[in-house]
Amino acid sequence: MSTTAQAHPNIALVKYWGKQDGTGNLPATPSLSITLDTLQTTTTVEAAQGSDRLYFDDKAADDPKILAFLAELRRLYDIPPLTVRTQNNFPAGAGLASSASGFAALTTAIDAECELGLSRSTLSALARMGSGSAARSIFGGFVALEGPAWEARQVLAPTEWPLTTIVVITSSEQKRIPSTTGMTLSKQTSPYFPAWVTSTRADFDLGLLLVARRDFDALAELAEQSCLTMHALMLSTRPPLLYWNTATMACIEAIREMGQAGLSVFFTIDAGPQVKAVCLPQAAEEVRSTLQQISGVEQVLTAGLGNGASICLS
Ligand code: 2P0
Repeated sequence: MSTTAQAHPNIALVKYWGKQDGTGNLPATPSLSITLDTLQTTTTVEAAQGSDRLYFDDKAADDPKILAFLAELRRLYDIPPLTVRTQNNFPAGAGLASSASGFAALTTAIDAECELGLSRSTLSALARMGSGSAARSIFGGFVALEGPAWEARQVLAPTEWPLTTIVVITSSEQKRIPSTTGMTLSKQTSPYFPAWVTSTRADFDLGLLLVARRDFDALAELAEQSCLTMHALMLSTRPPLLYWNTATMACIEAIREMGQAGLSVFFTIDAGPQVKAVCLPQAAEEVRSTLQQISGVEQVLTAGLGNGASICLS
């Protein structure tokens, strides 16, 4: 007996960066995201003899974050030792939210394999203990994550406002500073951290309103602002967190030029050098062809809005 689940990464339009003190991996800021469709993580779990075994792309792996997550789940539920096999169809650990889709798929697979019968809200809260952004990948479409429960919820289904995301990969190397470490450093050392928390709460409320109104232009301004404010926080961290490369900057400039020329597109960037251009579907082809010609761009992927994590029926 084994169970396979799949989940998609999500991209935050209003960003999460920083945690509350204490246990449970509670974010310091609310966040608002879109779940992507074509990028995906597929995870299979089955009961093992003795101890947990992890395989990434069929290679044995030792991932302390996953092992700690399994230990945390076992404090709450009766879960046997597991063999976990995970595959991504996109580069992992490079700022493309592989931990979001990874923990969402893993939590969903364990729920089914161990017959826990958990609600989506509970799955989201559990996935959050693995990775904050994973709480959002349990759901599809537009997704909000806020306190006090810190369980994500769907704001709009994928079909209610279909947007296209062009994912521009400018380096597939693993990032040097993982998000969790970076968030801790930002909170400990950036003089801007308190202002970031305050401004993000306001951005989140405005984001919910703009999504409900399907106001693309205002959402574009807000999402770019949230992204740049987060990167300003990262830059003001000691040691500084500079995730961009030359191609990242060139893509930002190209997207701003397309926006000024009247195309409905905006950029967002996470803890890595990749650029995500979010656009109305009718602008997608022009955005894609412009970005793939930029020097330093390695690969360009296109995604629509995707569904939440689900079990794969064999
Ligand atoms: C986000 N990021 O809102 C932000 C924007 C990256 C930049 O959430 O420590 O892997 O596991 O909770 O979720 C990436 O951080 O961090 C992230 P942990 P996570 O999407």
